[in-house]
Amino acid sequence: MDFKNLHINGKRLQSTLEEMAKIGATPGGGVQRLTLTDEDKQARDLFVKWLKELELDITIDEMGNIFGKRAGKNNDLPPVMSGSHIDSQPKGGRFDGILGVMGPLEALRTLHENNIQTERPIVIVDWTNEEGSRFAPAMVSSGVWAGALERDYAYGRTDINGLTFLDELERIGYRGKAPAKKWPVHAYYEYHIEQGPMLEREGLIIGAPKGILCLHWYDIYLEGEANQVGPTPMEGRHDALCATAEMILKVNQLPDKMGGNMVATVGEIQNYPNSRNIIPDKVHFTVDIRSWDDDLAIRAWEDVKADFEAIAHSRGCPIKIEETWRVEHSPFDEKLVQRVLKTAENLGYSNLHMVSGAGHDASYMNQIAPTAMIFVPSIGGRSHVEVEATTWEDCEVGGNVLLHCLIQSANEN
Ligand code: HGY
Ligand code: MN
Ligand code: MN
Repeated sequence: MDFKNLHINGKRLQSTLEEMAKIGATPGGGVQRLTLTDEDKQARDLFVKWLKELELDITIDEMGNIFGKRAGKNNDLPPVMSGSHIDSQPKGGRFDGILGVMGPLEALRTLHENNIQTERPIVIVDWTNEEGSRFAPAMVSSGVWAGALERDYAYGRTDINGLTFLDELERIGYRGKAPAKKWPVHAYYEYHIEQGPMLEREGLIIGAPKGILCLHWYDIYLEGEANQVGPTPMEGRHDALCATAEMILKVNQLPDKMGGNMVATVGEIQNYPNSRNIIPDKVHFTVDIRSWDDDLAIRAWEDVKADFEAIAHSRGCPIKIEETWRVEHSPFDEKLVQRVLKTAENLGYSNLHMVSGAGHDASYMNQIAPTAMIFVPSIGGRSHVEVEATTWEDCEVGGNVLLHCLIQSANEN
């Protein structure tokens, strides 16, 4: 069958995204669907309802990952898989993650209504807790499924209120029975917004990243000495927040200092007791270091850790450091990446071979199957913000590229 003129229903994709954006909608036009919250549950329930309408074989595993399997002519063959995440950042955007779940849903709907049966089965997936904002680290459930992280480690992670991942997974009723254990996958595609400025800057539509940077996450805890701000002389203070301020600037200066292609960010901080007339005595903050060069990222960490220890010592603020999480850089299967570029070309879409600075579940899927991603432009290069946006036309274009990549991979032996 010639699939050349087959395309997805862009309006229907748009309406599923608009439907999902109502769940956890924020006043600024974004969404807040933190993992394992009621909003996450509501969106999951809607997703499962849509999977049932397509008569897919639905599996929910012990990490709450949701799989929908569309039978192929030969169900003994390893499936082609595509998915992303329904959870969002606090005050996040309406496209990050969810486009990569609604995209394959739209592709399966298109196959269904055209009675197209592929050789191999096709599996769509929603990965639990890709963002890692409420429960660090990120991509934890694809990590467990791929065998890179332990289930019970993930279960024990706690949010800022001390609730565990397991508590919340059970509370929303998505702790499935199926083991979160990988099975053979023929190819994995993840459809996602770029979350950066490259495609828009180059005036191109489809991005095919060669892979994803390494992500290294650290948690830093500082102890100071609380006191009344008025009578306590500046001399001899142990101000945990001042120590932190020095450390944050060291992180910000790190990429220049290391002279390599990397980024380093402090994104989260808690300061206690956080009262304007008490000298802070406890601070927790996070460090995120990313690079295509894992060794450079590790050298950078060793360097800034030494600075942290020197600052902590000079200010008399004992420091505790947790090397929370590392996922190495993920070079994708170049053949599959070229398929994305070629498919875009054949469909008449401009395209760009690039790299992903954002982490994705594809980082872990890349450890067990040939993996590639399909990017579409983020307006203004913005993401993880309420103003995150991508045009509906570009969403449709990316969905068409995904549809044709899925068909090609699902029909190859
Ligand atoms: O951190 C990331 O890049 C992803 O949003 N989890
Ligand atoms: Mn994402
Ligand atoms: Mn994200």
